[in-house]
Amino acid sequence: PTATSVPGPVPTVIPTPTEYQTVGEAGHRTLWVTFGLMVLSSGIFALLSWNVPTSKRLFHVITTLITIVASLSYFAMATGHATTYNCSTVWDHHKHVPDTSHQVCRQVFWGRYVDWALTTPLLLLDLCLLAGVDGAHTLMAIVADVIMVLSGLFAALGEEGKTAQKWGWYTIGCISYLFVIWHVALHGGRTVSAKGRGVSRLFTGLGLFTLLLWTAYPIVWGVADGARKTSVDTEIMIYTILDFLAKPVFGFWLLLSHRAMPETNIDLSGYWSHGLATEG
Ligand code: RET
Repeated sequence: PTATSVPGPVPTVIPTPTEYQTVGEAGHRTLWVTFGLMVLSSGIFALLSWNVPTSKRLFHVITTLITIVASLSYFAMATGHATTYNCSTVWDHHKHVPDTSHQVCRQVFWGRYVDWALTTPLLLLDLCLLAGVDGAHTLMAIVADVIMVLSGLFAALGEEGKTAQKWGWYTIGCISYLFVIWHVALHGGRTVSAKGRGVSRLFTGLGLFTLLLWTAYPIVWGVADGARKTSVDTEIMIYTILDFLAKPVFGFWLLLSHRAMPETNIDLSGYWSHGLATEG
């Protein structure tokens, strides 16, 4: 008897190809340059408080802290820290052969969200102190703001195929952002008029500047991190421009105006008891 081997199907393991969307040379350099700019701004802000008595340095302290935190965050990102990959499977549909899939792994710099979670509350604190918003309303705006940033972090790490994990968190973040705007614009607009025309105009200017810039973040997020329509380098460059305007430029505008306008001095009397008399 002769043994015949029947050729069967050859088992094959097709390795899933992986496409990495990662930081390149230009993005890497941009992170280092932004780190330098944030350090430089922190130094200048600290110097601006030189002749200011300690009791009147609150705006200086808050504003300097904002760029110091940004410096740390950019240092981490430039050295390749505070980052991870969000991978997902993408199906490629074919007409005559079975569909195949490949992996796409996009670099997510979660360090940004740590930065934003610390600095955006401080930026709001600057605006609220300028307008004379009381402690309770400031706290509510800050809590909504932290929820907004954390939602963005969860969305960024959400799985591609799971719409709720990604765009659900994004939606929660956007709703929180509306709360922030509502609190700061409504209460700030109400209280700032007591501080006179100069402060009102400054608050309106800084507030609108902030509103425009901040609104760009969720748009950029949606296109770059959400839909992955830009390269990681392009994303880094856009965020750098926004961060530079939202932190150093905002800071210079605030501190130089504060220096020129004594009416901007902070008065914390009644900060936590505002409204008690009328609310009973
Ligand atoms: C996310 C995604 C979720 C929805 C919203 C967002 C808003 C982010 C903002 C960030 C502001 C950052 C600033 C940094 C300073 O340098 C988290 C992108 C609404 C408003 C001002």
